[in-house]
Amino acid sequence: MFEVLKTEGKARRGVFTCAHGTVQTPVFMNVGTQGAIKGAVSAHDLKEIGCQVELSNTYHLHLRPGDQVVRQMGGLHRFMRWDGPILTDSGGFQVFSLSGLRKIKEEGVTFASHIDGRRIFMGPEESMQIQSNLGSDIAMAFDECVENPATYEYAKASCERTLRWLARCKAEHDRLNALPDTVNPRQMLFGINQGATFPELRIWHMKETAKIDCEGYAIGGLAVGEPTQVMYDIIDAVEPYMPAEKPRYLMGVGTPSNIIEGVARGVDFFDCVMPARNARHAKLFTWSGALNIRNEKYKLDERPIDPDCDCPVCRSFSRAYLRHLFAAEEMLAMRLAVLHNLYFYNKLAERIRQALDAGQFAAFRAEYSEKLAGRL
Ligand code: PRF
Ligand code: ZN
Repeated sequence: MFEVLKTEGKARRGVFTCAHGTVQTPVFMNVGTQGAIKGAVSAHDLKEIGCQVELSNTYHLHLRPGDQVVRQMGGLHRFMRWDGPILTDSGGFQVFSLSGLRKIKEEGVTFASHIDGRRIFMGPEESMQIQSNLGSDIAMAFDECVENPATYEYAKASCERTLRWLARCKAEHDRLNALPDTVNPRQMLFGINQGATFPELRIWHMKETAKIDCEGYAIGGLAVGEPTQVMYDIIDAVEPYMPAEKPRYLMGVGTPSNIIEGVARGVDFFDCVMPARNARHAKLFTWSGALNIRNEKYKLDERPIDPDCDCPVCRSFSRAYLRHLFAAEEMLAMRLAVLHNLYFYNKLAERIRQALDAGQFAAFRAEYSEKLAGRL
């Protein structure tokens, strides 16, 4: 269930409810691909960093430990000890970005596992079955994320197929939810818009996708190498055709300013590996821009990473200590850096919500879009 509480321009402040609780939107979802956040962060830590939704991947968990194992362990919530909302991505992106050889047909995709090269088939039905076994709250439709750049002909044929796949996802999802022993019978299905960088194709695909009744709709196929302005233009083109009463999710985006700009264009859900990935490379986000903690100038710096941050890391540790941990290649360096960066992203979403609540989002956007653009 989704309720829009307030709007400012196209930006929306909402509340989303699923089987494992209520989510305040706009929300940033924390990526734990294999049921763990990279950088040794557990479900317990997720609570501390203000995480509302955890995101895992169908593709990875199917390969290892296997979705049947997760099912037998009581589903992903119980397995990883996270009792909040979980969204699972369908595999429709990871199959294309991670696996080597792959063959796309109408039925689905045959690909080689990135772990042992084993040949695996995944189509809409398989993706729904795996996500049903995982018991996530939100299952994503099985789609093809087209590479950038794409020809119009390829993008058109691909998004027509993604649309046919959505109809099959919906039928299979309804069937699985109705089975007596389903892990999470209240699992929801989100459809995904594709169409590369062609506005007319995007709009046609979104209109057709909205005809299939889903509990939310995502924009996929962006942040795959196209210029930022092209991404914004596509969101602007598609948004009017996304059902206003349903949540909207911009997949795999992005930088802090991308998130602010996404909210300004009517998006409610975001996820990105950037905070965790940057943290592992010593790149830390602060409210006055990003910094690289390896820099010599932090050698004797007593201050926390960000004096304006009240995360568990900033409450205890100095920049000098963090810099030392990175230089000494201590595992703690990664963990502390990831905790801070994820806290920052969750806080960013919270500040966006506060700004919307106060009718101050335009001012917030003007102040931070520039500041957080951060060059590293
Ligand atoms: N499709 C799916 N997952 C995704 C994407 C997509 O297009 C993207 C694109 N940025 C990220 N994750 N299923
Ligand atoms: Zn911090």
